[in-house]
Amino acid sequence: MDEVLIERPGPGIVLLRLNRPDARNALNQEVRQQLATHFTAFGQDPDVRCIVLTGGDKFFAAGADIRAMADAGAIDMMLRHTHRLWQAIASCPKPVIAAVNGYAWGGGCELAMHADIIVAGESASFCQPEVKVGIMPGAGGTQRLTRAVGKFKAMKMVLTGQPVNGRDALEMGLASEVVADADVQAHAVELAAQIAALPPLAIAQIKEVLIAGQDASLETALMLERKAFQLLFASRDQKEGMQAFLEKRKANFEGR
Ligand code: CO8
Repeated sequence: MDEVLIERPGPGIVLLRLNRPDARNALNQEVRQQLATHFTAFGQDPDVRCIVLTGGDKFFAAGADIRAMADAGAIDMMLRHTHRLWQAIASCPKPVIAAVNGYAWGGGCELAMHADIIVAGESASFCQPEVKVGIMPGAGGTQRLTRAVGKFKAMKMVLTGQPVNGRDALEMGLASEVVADADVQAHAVELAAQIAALPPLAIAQIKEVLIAGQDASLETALMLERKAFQLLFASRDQKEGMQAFLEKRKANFEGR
């Protein structure tokens, strides 16, 4: 059975749906492998402009699969090279929107944090509960979370394993938007449609610079921004976008 389903809710949009409902979408190696394969393929597909990642209406993902880890040793964990699979998601050049309903716990919260935009349902639940099963976050839960919400809120989450709901996640900077539970997926697809209609070269440069700049000095990050900004003036879409504005018509972006 496919553990990650592929849907096409609109032009230029791919929706990836985690599909292990019996295990609350827990992330086993098969799910991670399928995610890595899809993110790599769609990341290179010029017809794909934006990717929506969801677990469905009830739960996003309840973490790494505990059954698949319970008896593992340190070397087993090392030899799984799981970070390579996460890296395939992190390095996807296309914008990724996580549509989060229900549990985004442990590796599920870390998966959501690999996205560029998080749309959360009001009763979504974000949590890093690893400490309760004797481990700690291993796919960005101590690092991406801290960069998103700051040390003190991150520490509280990872040291206590307490969940936060969608509204709290928004307030603390762990979500981009919170909407009614029933509207999460539709809203994420609507945002994806907006992004898919924009010039892909500019979108790709924005994503790359924003992420690379987060961990660079301000001076270096501003230089990266400046260079990418200048580079976009070599694109036809820049000419088209500005000409269309001046001629008061809709731009036709081609990704060149
Ligand atoms: N792993 C494996 N199975 C799971 C998981 C999980 N994380 N979560 C749920 N399931 C399974 C249950 O075992 C159960 O299976 P079964 O029906 O066969 O008994 C089924 O899903 C339904 O679960 P519940 O009955 O518990 O469902 P509830 O709706 O009552 O509760 C919860 C949902 C609250 C999400 C609950 O299932 C839970 O607490 N799950 C575990 C959450 C957790 O601790 N997650 C963190 C795991 S550790 C982690 O994520 C480390 C990430 C490191 C990434 C780097 C990897 C190298």
